[in-house]
Amino acid sequence: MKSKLGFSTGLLSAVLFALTLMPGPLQAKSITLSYANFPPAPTFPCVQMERWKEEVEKRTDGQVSVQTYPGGTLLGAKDMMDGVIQGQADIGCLCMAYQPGRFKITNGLALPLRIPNARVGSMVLWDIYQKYQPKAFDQVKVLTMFTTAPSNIMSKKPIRTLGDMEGYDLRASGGAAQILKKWGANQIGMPMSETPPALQKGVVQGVFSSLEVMKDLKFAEFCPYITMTKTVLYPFAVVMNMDAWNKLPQDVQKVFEELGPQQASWTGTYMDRQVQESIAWSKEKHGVEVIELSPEQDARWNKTLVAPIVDSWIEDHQAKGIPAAKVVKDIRDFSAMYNGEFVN
Ligand code: 3IO
Repeated sequence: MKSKLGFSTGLLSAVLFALTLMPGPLQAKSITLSYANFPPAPTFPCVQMERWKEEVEKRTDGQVSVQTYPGGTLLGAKDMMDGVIQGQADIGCLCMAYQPGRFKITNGLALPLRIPNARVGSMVLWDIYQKYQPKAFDQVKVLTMFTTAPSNIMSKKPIRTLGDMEGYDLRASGGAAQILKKWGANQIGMPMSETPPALQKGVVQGVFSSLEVMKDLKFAEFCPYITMTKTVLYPFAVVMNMDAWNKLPQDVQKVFEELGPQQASWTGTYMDRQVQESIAWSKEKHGVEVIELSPEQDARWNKTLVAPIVDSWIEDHQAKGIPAAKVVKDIRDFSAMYNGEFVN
C-alpha cells in the first residue's frame, strides 16, 4: 500500500519502530501502571492510593504514572488478589477479612488484641509480614500493608448492653465477624463496598468497623448511634503483579520498596485523624450519640468473651504448622513498642 507521499506504509512503520528503539531524549521512558481498588473514592483505601500515586510520580520524576480505578471499576473486593495475580490490574488493594482463610498469618492482626490505633496496627502488620514472609503472598510483590482503626458499632438503635445486640443484624467480615457472634449479634458478612445499599435497604441494622465511614460513606445518615467497643482492626494489603514488578527498572523498584513502611505509617496516621474528624462531624451534623462502655462492660466484651477466639486461633493455626503462638506474642510485643509502652 502506498501513502500520498509515496512511502510504503511498511517502510514508514519500520522507520517509526526503529525510532522507538533509539535511546536518549527521543524516547519518552514512561511506565503506566493500573491500580485497582474496591470501595468508593472518598474512603481511606482510595485516599491512600492517591497519596501513593502522587508520591511515586514525584519520586520517579514522572517516569512512572499510576492510573487509579476506585469503586471496583477494575476489580471487586473479593477478586482483588486473583485479579492481580492474573494481571487484570498491575496493582490492587485488598482487605484480608474478605478471604479470611487465605491470609492466615497476617489475619492475626484481626484478633481481639486491643491494638490501640491504626498507625500502631499498620506498623505492626508491616513488621509481621516482613518477619514471617507468609506464603499467601508468594505470587505477588507486596507494596505496603496497613490496618483500620479499632472497630466500633454503628447502628440504627442504641446498643448499650449485650442484650441490645442479641439477634440484631450487624455487618462485619473476617476476624471482626467472629467477635460479633460472641457478643450474640446476628452477624452478616459482606465487603464494605456492598454495605451502603444494605444499610439503606435495611438488610443490616448496623455496621461493625472503623468509624471514619460514618463520614466517608455517610453512614451517619442511617446510624444515629455509635457504641465505642474499641475492639478489632481490619488488615489490608497492596499487592503488585509479579511480572509487572519484575519489568520495573531497579531505581523504580527501590522507590516502591522505600515507600512500603512509609505508606503504612501514612495511612495509619491518616485513618486515625479521619476517625476523629468523622466522630465530630457525625455528632455535629447528624446529632449522633456516642455510647461508652463502663469498665465492667469493657472487661467482659473485650476480655472474657473474646479471649477464647485468640486461644482457638492459636490452636487451629499451630495444627496447620503455623507458629501462631509466636505470631500473637510478636503482635503484642511490637504493638507495645510502637505504642511507647513500658514492659508490664
Ligand atoms: C473499610 C473498607 C473499605 C472502605 C472503608 C473502610 N473502612 C473500614 C474498612 C474495613 C473493612 O474492610 C470492612 O469491611 O469493614
